[in-house]
Amino acid sequence: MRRLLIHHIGQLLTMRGYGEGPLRGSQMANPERIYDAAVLIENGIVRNIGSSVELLAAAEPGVELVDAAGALVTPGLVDAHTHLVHGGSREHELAKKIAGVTYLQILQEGGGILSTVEKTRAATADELYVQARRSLHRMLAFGVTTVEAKSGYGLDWETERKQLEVARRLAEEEPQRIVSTFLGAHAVPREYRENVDAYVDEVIEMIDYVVRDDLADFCDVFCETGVFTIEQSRRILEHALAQGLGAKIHADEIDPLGGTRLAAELNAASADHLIAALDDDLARLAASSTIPVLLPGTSFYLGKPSARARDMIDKFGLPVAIASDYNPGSCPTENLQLIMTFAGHLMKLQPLEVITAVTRNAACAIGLGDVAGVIDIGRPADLVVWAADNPEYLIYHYGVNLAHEVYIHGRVAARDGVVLWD
Ligand code: IZC
Ligand code: ZN
Repeated sequence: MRRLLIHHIGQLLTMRGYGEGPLRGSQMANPERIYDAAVLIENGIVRNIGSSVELLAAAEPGVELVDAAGALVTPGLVDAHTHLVHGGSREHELAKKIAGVTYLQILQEGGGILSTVEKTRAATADELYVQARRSLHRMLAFGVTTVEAKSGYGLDWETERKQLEVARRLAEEEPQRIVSTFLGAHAVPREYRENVDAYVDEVIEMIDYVVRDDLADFCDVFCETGVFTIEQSRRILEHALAQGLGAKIHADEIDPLGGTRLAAELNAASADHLIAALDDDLARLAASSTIPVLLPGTSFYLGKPSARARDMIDKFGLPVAIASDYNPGSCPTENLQLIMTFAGHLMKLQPLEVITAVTRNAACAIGLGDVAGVIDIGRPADLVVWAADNPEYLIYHYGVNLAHEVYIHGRVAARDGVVLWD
């Protein structure tokens, strides 16, 4: 048995308490915080949490001691919205974008997502694996121990399956926990431009294959002007739910089509983006079990306003989660710490709210509320020892990597930016 005692933790944010599920409204700024704490880990599982002095005094011979030297410790970060597996990149569109051509215009011209679709179709599974693995390791170095990964760059079964199989292989071979989402309804393929409903039929058929081959836990739709309508999104998600998948939706990002309302009505696992969501729809969301997943890095990269996170928390008591949206078009970064800084400065979340949003609430948004995002007895020891001694510092000192040691299942998976998992 391997026993490890991380002691002399300056501040330990366990994120425990308040019953089950995510932290809502004012709970988000008040997660459990223990000063001068220690965590005892046995065979990768948290066995005890308490005061550093007491746990050190009770330590049995043979326990490996790790001195956290007064550092802040949080649960491993959870990135609840990424487009991890894809071919190529899109820097060739940057000049256009900077000159003012919008995201949807680029997509309408056959670029954007459709450009990544071409590269993903052309790539071998091994090529996709190598590229995604590199991204996953970057995420790990930044403290991310659990990742949601969407397909959506195939728009045909052969390539969607290839992406989902790559995600499954990553889940088996890489240290992080990976949750897969089928996003066949990410864009309308060129072949179906004149007959979008026929493509929707195809997506519905693909859902059956996804379930048959157990390739994903969730189904997602990009519900947006020029992409999929509310009615088409509803058809797809209702079928997915009936087949046992969880529902997610890219909702009200650019235009307020009502995706937020649809998510609430379906009790989707999450509604993501919500920049243009209307008050009425946020109220409906608050009455549902759907978690708003906000993506401030995308707002930054598209030059858009941020989602109204303050209203969501203060007026509607919602359990806000924050994610990177890592993708080759609207948020090409694996650095969730940078996104946390955006959540603070652009969305006006307080540091403890931000940490809640990328740990417990993010885990709940991907159906892992009982495994990830919380440090508690009996759970896997996924945690980060920060090169910081308080939560404020994580939001304040930005654009650098402050993750000192990243533990997954009680093992150091990355230290000071270097991945140690082999
Ligand atoms: O590749 O552009 N928003 N989908 C919806 C994306 C961004 C990913 C992309
Ligand atoms: Zn997305």
